[in-house]
Amino acid sequence: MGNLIIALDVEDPENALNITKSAIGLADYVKVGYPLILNSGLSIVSKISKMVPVIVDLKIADIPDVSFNIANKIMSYGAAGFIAHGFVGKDVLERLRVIKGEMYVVAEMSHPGSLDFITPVSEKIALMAREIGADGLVAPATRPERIKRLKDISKLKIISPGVGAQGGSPSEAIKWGADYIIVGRSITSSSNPKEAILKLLNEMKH
Ligand code: OMP
Repeated sequence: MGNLIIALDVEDPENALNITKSAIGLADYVKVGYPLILNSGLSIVSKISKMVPVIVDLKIADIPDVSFNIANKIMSYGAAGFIAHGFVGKDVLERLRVIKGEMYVVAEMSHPGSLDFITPVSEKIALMAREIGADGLVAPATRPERIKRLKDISKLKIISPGVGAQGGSPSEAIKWGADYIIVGRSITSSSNPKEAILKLLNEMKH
């Protein structure tokens, strides 16, 4: 489809469902995280999944058993996949890999603070994610050259946030190897989300 994942970081379930409706046939996934789940519970994942596949982003980062239980719960609501942090280590990722569904590992983050702790070890995280058989990595569109590096060493699919509100360019992210871009506020804050989606899809090509 369009290589687009919409980050549905809104609190109101009606708003979330309306944005999802306008994404049908245009976005490959909708990413649902804390803002919506804390307001509506995990049942919102089932509702949205009936329209567009959902990746649940609770950035799981706990000991193996607790991480496993969190991911298992997420998947029982019909999600297509989940996101886990990589910095917690191999035992956590191995335990999570047992769960059926797409597993994405955060290798490097898009915000400036990523440089403090995560970016210096992101290549090690990427290699570990490959070793345990993750489906893909999260890598930053704000540093598009890092997308290429992390993809080259891991050979994994890259999903990439940081486009628009955080300053990254959709076309650059794709040029540097992103398989999907993750976009939140440029779509969710628009008065016409469908138009914003179409504009983004167009920008990705140039
Ligand atoms: P916008 O900046 O509004 O487009 O939203 C970006 C989305 O991507 C949010 O849902 C963030 O939680 C998520 N994200 C990042 O922004 N940076 C990262 O490094 C990782 C993620 C993520 O894992 O999705």
